[in-house]
Amino acid sequence: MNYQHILYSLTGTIARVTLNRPEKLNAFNTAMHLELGDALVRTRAANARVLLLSGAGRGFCAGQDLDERDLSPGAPAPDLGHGLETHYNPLVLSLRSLPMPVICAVNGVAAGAGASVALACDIVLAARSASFIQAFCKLGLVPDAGSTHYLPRLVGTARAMGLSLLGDKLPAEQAERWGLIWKCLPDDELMAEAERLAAHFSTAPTKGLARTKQAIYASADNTLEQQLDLECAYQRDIGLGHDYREGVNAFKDKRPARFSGD
Ligand code: T3D
Repeated sequence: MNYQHILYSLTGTIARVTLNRPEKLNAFNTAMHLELGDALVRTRAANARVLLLSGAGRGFCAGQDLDERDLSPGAPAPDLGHGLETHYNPLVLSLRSLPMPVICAVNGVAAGAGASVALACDIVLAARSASFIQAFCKLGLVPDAGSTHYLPRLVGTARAMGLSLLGDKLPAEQAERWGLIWKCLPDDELMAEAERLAAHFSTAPTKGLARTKQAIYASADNTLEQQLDLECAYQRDIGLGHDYREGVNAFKDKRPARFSGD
């Protein structure tokens, strides 16, 4: 597939996707969804070890492209559930289940489903000038693409409620203070830090990290007993692999480990 709404590259084991509709702050249209879905399939098939997601221009993503919705008098009401089932929900689940760390570099405003997609990623960095807006309420909508799942878990019910019912802009620095994201950085340091992390993950024990992210995401809905069982199953599996053996041997040899990702 040729991409027109995203930029995609795979360099070594680092996959990079840049949402590329800057004139619309990278709002999602159907074509961009299809391209992004294809890029994630390629990333998984190529055995990449890290994915870096960002946006072109001054925004990260302004959510759904509202120009795709015709709500003029007499126009039929769209089936918004269809768009979620077809595009947003598979996208979120795909990001969450990718067997590698997914870094999101939020370079500017992340609004509506754009904020949801950013929060679906495993490590979220944001430029100081960036912000997060639960814009849904301004359209009379419910937060979607996972926002009602992530927000209360990340920042607690009171803040999730305030953000969602008011739709106020949350500056990146405050998002970091509230624990919504991993780190807020000066604008001119964002991509360098994102690339530094991508390089780090490209030689990391990928399978162990993939299991780690699965375990952490599962923990919110599991009892302690269930989580102990899950850790046990994952550890048993990981213990059979190359990278555990390499990690222990490297420690004993007092040398850097050479992880293969398995
Ligand atoms: O429909 C469904 O499928 C339901 C699912 C919905 C999921 C959602 O994501 S709902 C939420 C949709 N998004 C929004 O409501 C956000 C709308 N945008 C904004 O509120 C503002 O643009 C921002 C606060 C994000 C940024 O403001 P600002 O002042 O920095 O930029 P701007 O001037 O508003 O936007 C720049 C351009 O991008 C502008 O175009 P123009 O006038 O220069 O030709 C603007 O129209 C365009 N743009 C921004 N967001 C969208 C958009 N065009 C289409 N759709 C957008 N979402």
